[in-house]
Amino acid sequence: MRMVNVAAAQMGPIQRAETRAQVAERLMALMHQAHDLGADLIVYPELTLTTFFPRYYVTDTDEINRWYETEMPGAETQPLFDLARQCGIAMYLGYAELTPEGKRFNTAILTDKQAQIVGKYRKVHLPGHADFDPERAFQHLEKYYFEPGDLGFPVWRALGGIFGMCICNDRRWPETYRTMGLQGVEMLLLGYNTPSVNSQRASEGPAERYFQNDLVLQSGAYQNSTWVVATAKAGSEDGNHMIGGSAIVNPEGHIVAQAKTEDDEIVFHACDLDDTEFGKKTIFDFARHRRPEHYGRITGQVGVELPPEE
Ligand code: CDV
Repeated sequence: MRMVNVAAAQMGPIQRAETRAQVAERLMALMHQAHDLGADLIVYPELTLTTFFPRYYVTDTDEINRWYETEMPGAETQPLFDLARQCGIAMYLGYAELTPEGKRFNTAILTDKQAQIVGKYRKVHLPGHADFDPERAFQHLEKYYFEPGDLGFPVWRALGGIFGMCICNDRRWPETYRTMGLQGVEMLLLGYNTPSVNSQRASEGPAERYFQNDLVLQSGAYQNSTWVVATAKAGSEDGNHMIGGSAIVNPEGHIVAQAKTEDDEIVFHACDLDDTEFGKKTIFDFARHRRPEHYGRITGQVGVELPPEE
C-alpha cells in the first residue's frame, strides 16, 4: 500500500474587496482542519488568493496587477508556507502569476512536505474570450488576462508516487489526462472556478454544470487509472455564483468523497496509490493496447475538418 491522505480544501466565495491576508487566514484554517484529519496533501482551488477576476473587464494595469503574484511565496503567502512546513503537509495552490518578463499565467504549484516547490504548471486550455463581449451575461476574460501555459503537462515524483497538475477547463479535455497518463500519473490534482450558468446559454444551469464536472473527472480518472482530486472555489462572488462539487475520484472512476456545501470545506479521503496498478496493467495497459498510428489527428489538427460533401 502507498497511502496518501488527501484533503481537497474547497473555498467558499472570495469577494473582490477581500484582502490576501483575509484569504490566507481562511487557507490556514483549512490547513489546520486537514492536519487534524492526518492529511499528507492539501489541494486548494484555481486562483485561490483572489476573487475570480476574469469576470471583470479592467484596463488599468496597476489595478490588474493587484490580482497577480510576482513571487511565491510572497509576504502574504509566507505564513501559509510556514504552516504547511510545520504541519508537514504537501500543497497544490493555484494563483495568478506575473513573471519578471511581464508574462501572465494562470498557475498552480506543488510543494513537498517541507513546503519546497517541487512542480509548477501553467494552464494550457484558457476558456472564454480576449475582448470585452457585450453580448454575454457576464465576462470570462481568461484569454485577456493570461497567455496559454508554456510548460506542457509534466508529472513529478512526490509523496511516494507520480503526481500531475492541471487547472479548471483543462479537466474537460481528454488530452490533458492522457498526456499525463502516458507518464504514469497516479494522482492528478486540479482546482477550478466554474460559473454555475453558461453566459451564452442561460438554460444550462447549475445541475448541468455539476453533472458535467463529475462526468469529466470520473472519465479522466477511469480512462487513465489515476486518482483525481478536484477542488472548487464555490458560491456567490459579488452576485456571481459558482458550483462546488469538489471531489476525490478513484482510479475506477468512482467519486469516493465530495463536498456537501458551497463554502470552505475539507473533503478528505485516504488514497492508496497502488489502486492505480490494476487498470494500468489490464484494460488501460497503454503499451499493449494503444494504436497511436491512428491518432495522428489528435496532435496534427486543431479544429474540425469535415469530410468532403457528397
Ligand atoms: N475557470 C475556468 O476554466 N472555467 C471554465 C468555465 C468557463 C466553463 C470551466 O471549464 O469550468
